[in-house]
Amino acid sequence: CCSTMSNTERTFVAVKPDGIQRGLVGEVIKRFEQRGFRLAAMKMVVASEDLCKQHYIDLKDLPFYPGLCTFMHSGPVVAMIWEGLNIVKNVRLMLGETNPADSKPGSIRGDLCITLGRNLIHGSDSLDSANKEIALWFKPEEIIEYKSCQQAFLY
Ligand code: RTP
Repeated sequence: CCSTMSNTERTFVAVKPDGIQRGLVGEVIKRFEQRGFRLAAMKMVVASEDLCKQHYIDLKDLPFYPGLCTFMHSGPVVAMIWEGLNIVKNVRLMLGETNPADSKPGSIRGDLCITLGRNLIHGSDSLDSANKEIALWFKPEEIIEYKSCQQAFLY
C-alpha cells in the first residue's frame, strides 16, 4: 500500500539507442525534471545482449523479441532511475502509448517519434517491473543519495 503513495517511489527509464542517435536525451530529461521528479541515478551504457534479453524476458515468445533485443544492444542507451509520487504511472502517461501512432501530442512518443520499433524510450510498466529493472540495470552504489531542496515545494 504505502510504497505506491510514497514521494520516493522509483521507476526505471531508458532512452533507447534511437533517442541517443537523435540527440533527444536532454529533451526527455527536461520533461521529467520540469514535472518535478527527482533523478536518482543515470548512466550511458551499451547494454550487453544478455542484459537486453533479460530486460525484455516477458516478451521472449513474441516474434519481434530477437530484433528488439538486437536493437537495444546496437548502441548506447541512457539508463535512469526517477523518483516521485506515483512515478511509475506518471512516467508511463508522459511516455504515451507503446505505438507512437496512438500517442497523444504532449506525450514524449506523441511529440518526438513515429514508429513502434523506434519509440525512443522505455519506462517500467508496474512497481514490480520497476524494482526488477532497477536491480537489473543498476548496482546499489550507482544510486546516489542526495537531498533535493525542491521537494518541500512540490509535496
Ligand atoms: P517498453 O517496454 O519499451 O517501454 O515498451 P512498452 O512497455 O510500451 O511495450 P512492450 O509491449 O513491452 O514492448 C516493448 C517494445 O517492443 C517493441 N515492439 N515492437 N509489433 C512490434 O513490432 C512491436 N511491438 C512492440 C517496442 O519498441 C516496445 O517499446
